[in-house]
Amino acid sequence: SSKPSHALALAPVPTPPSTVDGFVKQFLENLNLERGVTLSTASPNDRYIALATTVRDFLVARWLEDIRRQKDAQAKGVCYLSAEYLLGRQLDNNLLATRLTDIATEALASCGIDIDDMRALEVEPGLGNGGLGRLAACFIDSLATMSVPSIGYGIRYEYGIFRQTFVGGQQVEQPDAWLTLGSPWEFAHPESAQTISFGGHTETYDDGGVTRSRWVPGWNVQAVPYNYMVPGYHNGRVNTLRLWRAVATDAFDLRIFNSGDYEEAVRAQTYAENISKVLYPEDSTPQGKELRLQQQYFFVAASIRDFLDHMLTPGFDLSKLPDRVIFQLNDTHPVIAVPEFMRVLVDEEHMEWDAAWEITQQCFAYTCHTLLPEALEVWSVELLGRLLPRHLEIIYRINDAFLEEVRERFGDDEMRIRNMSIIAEFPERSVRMAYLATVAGAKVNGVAELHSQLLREKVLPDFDEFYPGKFTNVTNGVTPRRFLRLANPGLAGLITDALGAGWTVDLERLRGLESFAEDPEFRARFAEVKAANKRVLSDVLRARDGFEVSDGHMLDVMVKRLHEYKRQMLKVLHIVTSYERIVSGRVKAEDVQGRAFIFGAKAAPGYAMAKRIIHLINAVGEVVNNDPRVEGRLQVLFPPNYNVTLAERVIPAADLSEQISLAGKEASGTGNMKFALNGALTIGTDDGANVEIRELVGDDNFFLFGMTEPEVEELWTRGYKPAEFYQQDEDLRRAIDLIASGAFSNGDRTVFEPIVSNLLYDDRFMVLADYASYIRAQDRVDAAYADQDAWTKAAILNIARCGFFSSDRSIRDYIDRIWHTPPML
Ligand code: NBG
Repeated sequence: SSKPSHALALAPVPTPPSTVDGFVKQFLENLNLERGVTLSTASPNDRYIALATTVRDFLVARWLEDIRRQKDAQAKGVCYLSAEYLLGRQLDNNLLATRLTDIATEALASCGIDIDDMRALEVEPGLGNGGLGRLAACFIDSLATMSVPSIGYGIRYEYGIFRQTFVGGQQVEQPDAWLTLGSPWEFAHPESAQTISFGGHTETYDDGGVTRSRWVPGWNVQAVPYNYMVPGYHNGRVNTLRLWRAVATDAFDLRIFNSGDYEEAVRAQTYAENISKVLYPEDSTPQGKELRLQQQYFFVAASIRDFLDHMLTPGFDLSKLPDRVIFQLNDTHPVIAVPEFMRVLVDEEHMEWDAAWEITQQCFAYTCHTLLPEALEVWSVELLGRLLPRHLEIIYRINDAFLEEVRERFGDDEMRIRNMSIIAEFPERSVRMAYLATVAGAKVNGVAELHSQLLREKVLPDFDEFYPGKFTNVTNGVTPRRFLRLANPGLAGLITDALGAGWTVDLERLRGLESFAEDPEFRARFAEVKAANKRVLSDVLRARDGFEVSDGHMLDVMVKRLHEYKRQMLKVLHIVTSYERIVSGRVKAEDVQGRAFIFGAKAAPGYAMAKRIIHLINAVGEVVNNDPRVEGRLQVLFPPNYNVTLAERVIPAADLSEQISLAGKEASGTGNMKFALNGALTIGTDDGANVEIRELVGDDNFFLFGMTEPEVEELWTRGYKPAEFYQQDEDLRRAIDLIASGAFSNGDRTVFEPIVSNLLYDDRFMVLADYASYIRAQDRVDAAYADQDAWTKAAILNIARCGFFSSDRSIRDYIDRIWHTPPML
């Protein structure tokens, strides 16, 4: 052909330098070419960026190769739509993927640089709140590692989850300016920006005798893609995460600017750019803010357009879309993609409504991540109609057709129809996004067995009856690369010595550790690893927060978002009880098992009760840690700003994992899996994935307590009166009285009064009802910990039996049950 050959050529896949000298050369070159500095003039940030660039460059060629391969194959792929990706630091993960860790370490050392200092410089992209965002990050890791044709789509927030500080024990939020020093891991493509519209009105027009509706938008923004590489583990594959940034459209600005109103033009620019400015810091409790709906529509509209424009061959027959793509909706946040997809097919591609709807119902699937009614997103019709008038029309039409089907099946059962309508009428007319997703989705899944069962039986029973076979389960998982191999190199080495290297991509192989649990020498080595991890954590907490973790203490850890249903308050009552038993002289300090209670938790800035509980934890710590009568047996440590980076240090060091939500409230939990895989024992309720963890590890290796979900239901219907539990339990009464007395607030009884009265007279999450059972379980924990060797054996069995919780297994389940997208080998 006449095309110059270099126009088609991809750079050859460069082999990473196999020598330290090779790496040094590239690193120094990048200091010159990327940063315009020399080694002697380079700032720490220059060095970090040059290092990251050196590593990055070895991924790029593979990445380009993969993009081409995926396009050429025209195979069915997954578009994972998620408003959150809680990625954690990138450098270590990418060193691991390129097998460059050792060479880079030595190369930097020869330049007088400690690679740990470089690691410490990376600001983690905190583009998620908690479990939901971290799950998305684990999933894209597994998708790449398993060579599944896929792409992740999301939002490039300029500010991620806020940085938490404590002032006088109370949470103060600071902006997370993670991009100030630049991110070497992203590729911006402003030239490929898309125009995304909002507002305006709809109009009807005559299309060859057919009356059609169309959208006349009021304003636009540009969606600029930022690409991130997602390397598979040692398989040479690199997937794409595409995050969208909002910028003002030139045309829009120009029009105002020409009218002479400069300030107005700048204001418009700011307005547009606000869309991707900040991650909403609510975990599980959406606030229904207009900007949030803008964010949601912004990123899904850009993603759908991107897929249709760039992943399909020209002239692709759109009726074949279900053979090419499945859009996975990560919770309700991206559900506005459903009417957008319909709008594109019907209004832009001029497809018939019924044909378009049939395609849509095969191209979407929905994952629900909650059981809390207040977490199911709804958007008022007023807001949705103002921001997306055409989409509201489309939702109404979907609902009309759906309710017609319901009538055909069940007759004019008005009650049922009201219950199933996508449009709610009270307290205001609004769109139930979970219902829309359920009607549109080929499949709907919960995230743990119990959760999926309750979803079908309690949250969406009418839909389960109406759509047999639509509901399914995919139990969550975590990536063993980040949370074992990288976070716990000591344990990873021990496992590899015992079982060989394959476990990192085939976690069920951990089963092989069962026999090693019987081997005293292996147990001793495991205990050494745990002790070393505790020293590492100790050093981190000293450097970061000035804490001194006492030697020989059990590390009792509760790290997760602060939410009443997760019941950090129950943990506080246990600590106060242990303290009160000592100071009242009922228990001798010297007889108490030393424990360091470690908390990590951010509260949504507007969630007053959660913030009060943070204040109480810090206040209790202040008193307990400084009371000489305790003789240092109890320590309460609450490092601020818990994030993925800190999790990677805390989890490998933990002895005890606190998973104590009220049964029926925690959809799955994923922290619970990370702890068990790192050899912590769990104290937990029969909730979420705890159920499956306990089934696998066995009752002897798990501390179960509390009511079951049916028992919770029964107590509610009987009428729950928390004060009765207070009256009947002396330990509980003493603990609550101590808090109420002002013992943790310098005698001020008002500070924690709202917590006390909430517990006594409301207690939605039944802390008091489970208290006695929890305390008994904690006493069993103390007894078990006294036999260190038996504890170690149980810890090893936890690891051996939790291979099921790899996110690779979750992805395999998604493929088998929902996506039907074979890996591309
Ligand atoms: C959270 C659940 C967790 C679950 C993660 C990931 C939301 C809405 N849900 O239990 O609370 O582990 O999702 O599935 O954030």
